[in-house]
Formats: sequence, structure tokens, C-alpha cells
Amino acid sequence: MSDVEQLNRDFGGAGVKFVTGAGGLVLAEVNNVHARATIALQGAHVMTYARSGEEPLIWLSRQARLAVGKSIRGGVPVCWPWFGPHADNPKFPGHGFARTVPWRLVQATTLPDGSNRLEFQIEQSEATRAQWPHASDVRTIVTVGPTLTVELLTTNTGKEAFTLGQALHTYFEIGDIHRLSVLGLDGCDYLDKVDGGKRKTQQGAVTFAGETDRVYLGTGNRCEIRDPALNRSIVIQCSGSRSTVVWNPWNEKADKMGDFGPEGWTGMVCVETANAADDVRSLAPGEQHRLVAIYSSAPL
Ligand code: TA6
Repeated sequence: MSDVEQLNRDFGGAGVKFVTGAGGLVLAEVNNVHARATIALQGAHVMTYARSGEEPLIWLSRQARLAVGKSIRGGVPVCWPWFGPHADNPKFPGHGFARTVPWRLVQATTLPDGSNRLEFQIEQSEATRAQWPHASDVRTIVTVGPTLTVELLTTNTGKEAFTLGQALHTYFEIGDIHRLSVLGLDGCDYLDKVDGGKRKTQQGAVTFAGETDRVYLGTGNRCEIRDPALNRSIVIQCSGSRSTVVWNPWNEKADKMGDFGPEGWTGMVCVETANAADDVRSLAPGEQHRLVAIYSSAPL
């Protein structure tokens, strides 16, 4: 029996089915009364999410290179157990390995309101242990309903404390980056990665006039993306995070990256719920950290 047949036998039904998608990725396709979503088992990666009858909330590049072991341009990449380049070893993958390794589905439930909740657990291996020798249990729980909730749970199952960096590196579908603003970061310090990592302070809403790559520090539990072009506002409610990353590559960087497609950068923004830079977390033996983001939208 194939992986997909086994998954459909064990977890299929009530709004969830499993298929083999482009690039050989095994996908969970969720289609319930509230919304549709696609989740790759690789990386427990939410690739698409749209509420019934609405524009997608989550952006996925039309030129995303889908392949086993390759990161996906768009959706909700799970960056774990570090954010950005590895502190010591430049050969280790940027943003950690979690988004490019297999995760197993451990539970799929239909909630009383008809939402679907899928729980994934990372598959540890010699390759992951070579990069991350700490004993840990890591789960991503995705709830597809009138809102999209992504929870990243890390439990230290070893005898030593470890330091954890992470992010839900979410790409949002927007109408026009030139007219967009992000609220909720006013007064927060940030590291400006397009200006040598200089520490600055945000004044008012975040707007975009060029490549923007900022790690905001000491951030709160709510951000709002105001998108007049699509006449909607996207709200991000989060917990377990004190840093928020805001990123748009703009034209030159997007062209260099090669998987945004023509003008793709004008229709996306990343607002990432993270523990990065000053906000990495130390987990004591037995301690669990829960990073949660809840995404919703409403007309402007
Ligand atoms: O979160 C912003 C960022 O760190 C940018 O610097 C850029 O590298 C982006 O992530 C995408 O990284 P990726 O490894 O997915 O190409």
C-alpha cells in the first residue's frame, strides 16, 4: 500500500484527503465548510489557505519549485531550530532543516464546528541529529477553519537545556505591496537587514518602497496587514513570540531568487511570528515552548 493510500485509510474522510502532488510531495487536501487548504507533509508546510468564496489568504509563488527536500516559496514555512543562517556552520540550511524534512501525521480530527485539525511530528534522523543533537519532540498543529491556526510545539526531552530560534515564516497574499501597510509594530526596535543590521525604531505603520527585511524585537501579540488593493485587512494574533519579521524582496532580489515569477513580489508580504535574534528561547529539560499564530481577515 502506498503512503498516500495508507494515509487515506488511516486519516482520510470528513474534509481531508491525501494525494501525491507536484514534485512528488505528499499533500493533505482539506476542504470543509469554512475553507480549503493544502498542507505538504514535508515540513508540515501549509501551502495554501483560502476561506470559502474569498481570495487566498496565503500566497504561494506560481513559480515555486516543488521537490522533495527543497524549501517551498510561499505558504507557511516552519523555520526551526534556528532562524536565518546557522550561528556556527554556514553549511547548515538557512532557517533550519524542519521545512525540508519529512513530518509524520499523528492525528487528524474534525472539530464540532467542522474545522479540520491536523497534528504533525517531525521525523528525526541521523541527518537532523547531525545538525541538532538535542533530544526534542517537535509538532506542528494546523487548524483549518474560519481562521487558520498554526502551532509549533517544541519539547525538550533531553537532560540539557538548549537554545531555540524559530519562525512561522508566513507569506500573505496581498493586492499591491506599494499600497500596503503593517500596523502593530509602532515604537518597536528592529534590526534592518538591508542596512547592515542596524538597530532602528519603527515610527508608525510599516510601509514599503523597496526591499524590506526587518527583525522587530519585543513585539506584541497582534499585527494587522492593511491591503486597500484587495479592500481587506489580515489580522495576525500570536503567542509565544516576541519577534516579528517583515519581508518583501522587491524586484531585484526576487528576480535573483528566481522563484517569485514575474512581478510576484508585488502580491506578497511576509509577516513572520518568530523567536529570532535577541528573542531566541532557552528550553530547560522537560520544558515545552508553544509558538502560535492565528490568521484571519475582514473587509477594510
Ligand atoms: O525572513 C526573511 C528572510 O530571512 C530573508 O532574509 C530571505 O532570506 C527570506 O527569509 C527567504 O529565505 P529563504 O531561505 O526561504 O529563501
